[in-house]
Amino acid sequence: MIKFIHTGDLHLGLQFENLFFSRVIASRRRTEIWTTFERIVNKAIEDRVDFLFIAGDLFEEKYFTLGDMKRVKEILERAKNVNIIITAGNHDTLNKNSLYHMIEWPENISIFNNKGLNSKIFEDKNVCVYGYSWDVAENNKNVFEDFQGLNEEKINILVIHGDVFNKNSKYLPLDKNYISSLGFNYIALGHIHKPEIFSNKMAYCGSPEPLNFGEIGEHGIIQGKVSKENTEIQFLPFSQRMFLEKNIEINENMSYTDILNSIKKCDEGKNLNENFYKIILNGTIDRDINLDIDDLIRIVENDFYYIEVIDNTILDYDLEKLEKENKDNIIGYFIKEMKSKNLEDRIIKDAMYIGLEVLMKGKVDL
Ligand SMILES: [Mn+2]
Repeated sequence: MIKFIHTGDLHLGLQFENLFFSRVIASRRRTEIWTTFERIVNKAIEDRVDFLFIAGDLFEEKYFTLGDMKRVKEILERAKNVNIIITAGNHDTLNKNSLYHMIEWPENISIFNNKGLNSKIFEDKNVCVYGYSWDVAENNKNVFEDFQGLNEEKINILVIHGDVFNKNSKYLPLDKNYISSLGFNYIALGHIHKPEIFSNKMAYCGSPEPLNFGEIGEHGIIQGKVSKENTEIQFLPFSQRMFLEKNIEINENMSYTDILNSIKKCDEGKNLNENFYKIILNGTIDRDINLDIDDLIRIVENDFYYIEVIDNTILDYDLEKLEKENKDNIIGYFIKEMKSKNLEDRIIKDAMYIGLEVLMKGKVDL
């Protein structure tokens, strides 16, 4: 029985330039990815695992420097009793100029080459690891073309960066049923940032530190035990912060203070100080509240580590007045029609407000 940790998609060095992050938040996030990388390696040492699998996208080649690469080596070489397996992905490609080539790697670190699927035997562990490193940013190679079958005496493990969800993917499409039929004792996948356990024998570890609001919820690493007969894996939440999305229902009876309070109460106080929040305001809002999102963020931002607000609310119109003013046009007819239905019903009421919003905007444009 051997023990392992499976990680990948760290994206060390990422600049976060497409996000709304301030420079402080962005550079702090970059540091957090480094410290989590160290925490993962430390856990591998403490847990005395036999293998640490890094399934691609360890770093962002666009921003990475030789100094950064030396820092990676320095961190990894502390785990001298752990076999560290690296397969490059689409963000840390193993091309001829790769920083991976500029380092003299210690013996415990194996970086798989880009010549199709290659393997390495670890006799003392009775393990054969298969892997493949990318050398270009887009890739739809069939890496199994010359696959000779497994090493039957050994525990067989595949470490690869690719896409099992889309057979037309530009990011190494992998046929999930095909690769699981090959008989590997474990398949350590990278590329998809949301952790996903398909079975005890195949999983995406996900990004250990989530990188944006496309990666909401818990993120971490996979730890496992594998023998020829049996594989057990477990997802372990490991990130320092989470990206969270909170939908808040607003209604026309809420005051400005009520709205502020509902935002501040969207989660427990200690969580607000730790995570990245995207607050989405839905429902109908009192027409007299002139909601200015920047203003609102300034008022609540001290309660949050990071907050973005999306305003999807619609105005609560004065129906009597609007109907009277528009009695000869489509707005008036629409209100009359909707009033003949049951406006106590929330769905009908929402439908009316949404319809009105569209009609009123049309009127302004005319
Ligand atoms: Mn990635």
